[in-house]
Parts: sequence; structure tokens; C-alpha cells
Amino acid sequence: MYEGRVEFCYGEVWGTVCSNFWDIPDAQVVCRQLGFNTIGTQAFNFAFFGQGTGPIWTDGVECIGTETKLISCHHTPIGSHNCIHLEDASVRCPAPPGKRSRCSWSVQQY
Ligand SMILES: [Ca+2]
Repeated sequence: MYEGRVEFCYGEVWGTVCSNFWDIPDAQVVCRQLGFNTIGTQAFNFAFFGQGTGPIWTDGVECIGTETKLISCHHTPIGSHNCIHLEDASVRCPAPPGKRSRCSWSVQQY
């Protein structure tokens, strides 16, 4: 599992995403964008993995879940929000597609 607070870089500055309307489709897009699997993705709000310290870049993220980039989803204009860092959004992503667990599916040959 890979998990943490969601931040993205805008104008050379890293900032967070407020978690109003933050849910699994949004987290799936983050995981996909980072090269992880999306099945089993979890979304967390209220700074579950700690608060950021930079700007809060956006809020009201509403992805369908199939987008390739978070910035393609509906969201408030950059810098427009009514949040504090206590509301920072986070995700937990399953392992990348190439990394299969020891117990993953296989075919036995006889
Ligand atoms: Ca959402």
C-alpha cells in the first residue's frame, strides 16, 4: 500500500487539496496518475496523514474516476477555497500494476 496527503505543484509551489466532496473516484484518479492500481483505492479527509504547510490549491474535486489527471476533474479555480489544512485530502493506493503480491493469481501446470 502507498498512502499519503495529496499535493500537487502549481507555479513551482507544492500545495494541498481540500477534502470537501473528496471521495473514491477522486482518489482513483490520483492513484492512476501516480502509476498505481485503482482497485481498492481509499479516500481520506480531514488531514488523515497530517496537514500540509503550503497553499491549499483547490477544493470541490469531483472526478468521474476515469480521468488520467486530477487537474482534469471538476474543481474550484486554483487558490479558491474555504478550507484550512485540517481538511487536507489524502489517498491510499494499492501496489503498482507490475508489483504483484506473492499470493497473486497464477496458473498451475500439471
Ligand atoms: Ca469528489
